[in-house]
Amino acid sequence: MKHQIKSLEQYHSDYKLSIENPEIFWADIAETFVWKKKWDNVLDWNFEKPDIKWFINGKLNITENCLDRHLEIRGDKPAIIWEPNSSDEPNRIITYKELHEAVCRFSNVLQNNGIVKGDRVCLYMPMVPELTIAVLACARVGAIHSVVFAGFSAQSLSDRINDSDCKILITADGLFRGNKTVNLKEICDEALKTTPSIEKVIVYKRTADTIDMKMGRDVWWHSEMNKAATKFDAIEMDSEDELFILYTSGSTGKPKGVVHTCAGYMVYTYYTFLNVFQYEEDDIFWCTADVGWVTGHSYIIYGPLLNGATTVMFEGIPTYPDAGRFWATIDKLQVSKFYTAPTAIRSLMASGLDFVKPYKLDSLKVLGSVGEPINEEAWFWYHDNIGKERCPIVDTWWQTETGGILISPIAYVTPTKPTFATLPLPGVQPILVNQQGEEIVENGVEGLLCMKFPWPSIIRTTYGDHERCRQAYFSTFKNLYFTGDGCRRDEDGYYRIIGRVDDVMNVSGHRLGTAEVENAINEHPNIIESAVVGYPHDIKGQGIYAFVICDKQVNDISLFTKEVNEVISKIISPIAKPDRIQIVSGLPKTRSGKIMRRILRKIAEGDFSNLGDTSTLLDPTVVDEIIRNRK
Ligand code: 7RM
Repeated sequence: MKHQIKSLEQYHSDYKLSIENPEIFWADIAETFVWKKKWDNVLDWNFEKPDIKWFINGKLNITENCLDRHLEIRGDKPAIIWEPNSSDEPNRIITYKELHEAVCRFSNVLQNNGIVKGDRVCLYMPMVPELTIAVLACARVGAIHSVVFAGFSAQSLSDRINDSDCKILITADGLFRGNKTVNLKEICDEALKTTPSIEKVIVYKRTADTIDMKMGRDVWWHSEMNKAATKFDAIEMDSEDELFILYTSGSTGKPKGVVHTCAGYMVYTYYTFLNVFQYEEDDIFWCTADVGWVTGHSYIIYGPLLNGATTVMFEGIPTYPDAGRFWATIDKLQVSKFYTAPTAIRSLMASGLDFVKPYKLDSLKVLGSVGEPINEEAWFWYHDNIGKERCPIVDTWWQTETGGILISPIAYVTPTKPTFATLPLPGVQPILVNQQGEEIVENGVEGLLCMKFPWPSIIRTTYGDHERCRQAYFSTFKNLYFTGDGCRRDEDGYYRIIGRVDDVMNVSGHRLGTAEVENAINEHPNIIESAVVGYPHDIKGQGIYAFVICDKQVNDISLFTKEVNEVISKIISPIAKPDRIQIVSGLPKTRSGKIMRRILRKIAEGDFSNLGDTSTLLDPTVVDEIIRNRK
C-alpha cells in the first residue's frame, strides 16, 4: 500500500524527508483523499501564539473520506463489527454502504432538529454503533462533536455541555456494563437542569429501561431516523474548521476542551493507523478503548474508517462474563490487530492463564498498548501468552492533544524493546530538555519531553480559552510544545516514557488532575482541605492517595470513606475514587502556602528515606505526623 513503511531503511529515509521537507512529505499523503478544493499552502505555524494551520484553504468533508470514498470498492465490506456486552446477544455487522446510509440519515435528523455548521453537539452514549453513526453525522453536517465518556457524572456532563454551549445532547435510555445496567437518561436529566444551551435531546433505545421523555425537548432516535431521508450531501468544511472537542484533565482547574480540526487530524490519523499497525485490507482491527477517549476517536473511528478497515466496537468489559472475554472475542471475530491498555493487561494477567489457554489466538498479527507506561512484566506476559512470541508489540505514546500516535514502533519494521515506545514516527520531532529548557542532545539521558515542530493533528486551541492552551502547552519552554511527560532516551536513541511530571495522574489509563479531585473531595461537608497524589498501583498503574483535613473528628472511618467516594462519584466519576484516604491535622506547605506534593508523593509511595529538600516547609512536624499515621 502506498505510504506504508516496509523496512527500517525506508523508515529512516521517510523520516529524513519528513524533517527536511515536511510540506512535501505531508502534501503527498494528503493527496490520498477526496478534496472539494485542494489547499493553497501546506503549513503555517507559530508556537508562541500558538497559531498552527495545515492544508490552508483546503475544502473537504472528513466523512466523504471515511465513507463515500470506499463505496465503490468496498461498499459491502464490514466497516463496523459490534460485539455486545453480553456474549449471548448476537453481534452486528455494518457494511460501508450501510454505515454511509445511516450517517446520511442521521445527518438529516440533526438538520431537522436545527443543527447548522459550527454548532456543538454533545454525545453521552453507550458503546453501540449508533455512537459512531452520530459522531460521523456531526462531522458530515459540520457540527462540532463533543463526546463525553458515559462513566462521567451528571455534573461532569453538564460542565462539559456548558463549557462549549452544546445545542443538542445525544444519549440513550441506558447502557449495559458487565452485569450492571446504568440508566443514562436519568443522569442526563439531572445534568440538563443546569444546561440552558440544550434545545433537543435525542435518545437511542438500548436497555428499554423506564425513562422520562420531556415533551418538546426529548425525541427518540428510531422515530427521528424513520422520518429522515437517506441522502445527505456532506457540508463543505475548511481544513481548519473545528471537527471535535474532547475534554481532558490538566494540572489545574477544570478539564480543558482540546480542539482538533478537519484536515490535519484526518491526514495524521489515516497515516499513523496505516503504518503503526501495518494495516492490511483483510484486517479485523480491535481497539478496546471507549469512544469517549481520544484513543476511541482516532483508532476505533477515524483512523480505521479513513483506511477502509473493519473496526471492532466492543460494548462490554474485559472481565465479563469472565476474564477470557477479550481472548474469546479475538477467536470469534478472527481479530488480527489488537490494541488495548496496560491496566487491562495487568488485570487479566492477575486472573491467571486458565482464562487464556482455551483460546487459539492464531489470527493475531500485531498487539498494541496505549495510555500509560507498560511495565516489563505486563509486556512479556502480553508478548508470550497473547502474541505467542510471534506478534510485535507496538507501545504507542501519544495524548489527547496530539490527536494521533507520535512515538511508537512500526509493526514488523522497528525492532522493539520491552517498555520502550522506541522512535518518533515520520513528521515527529521530539526533543528532551532540562528544567531550564535547554536541549539535551546526547543519548543515555532523561529529560522533559517536548516537540519542536508541528505535526498535522497537533492541538489547535482549548475551546473558548485560547490563552489557556498557550499557557498549558506552549509557554513552559519557548517555541516548544511541552507534553507534560518525563522521558528517557537510551544509547540507541530509543524513547521510554516515564510518566507525568505535572499534577496529572494516570489511573487505569484515565487522566485525572489532582486539583480536579481535590476540589471534588473538598465538597464533603466534614473536609476542610485536601491534597491528592498518585502512587504506584499494581493493576491501575497509579492509585489515588488522598490526605484530608477534617473539621470534626471522624469516628466511623468506613462510613466516612463511603461518603467521600459518593461525593467523588457524584462530582466526577467512580474512576476518580481515592484508593486510600488518610486523615491528617495539617498538610506540608511552603511558607508561601503551596502544598509540597513531592513530599506527599514520597509518603504515599512508602518511601520515607529521602524526602528531598524540606527546608522550605512552614511546619516540618506535619510531615512526621503524616508518616507516623500512614496506613
Ligand atoms: C492516548 C492517551 C496522555 C498521557 C501521556 C502519558 C500517558 C499515553 C503512553 C503513555 C507511556 C505510553 N491520551 N501515556 N500513552 N505513557 N507510554 N505508550 O492516553 O490524553 O488520555 O493521556 O498518557 O503520560 O501524557 S491521554
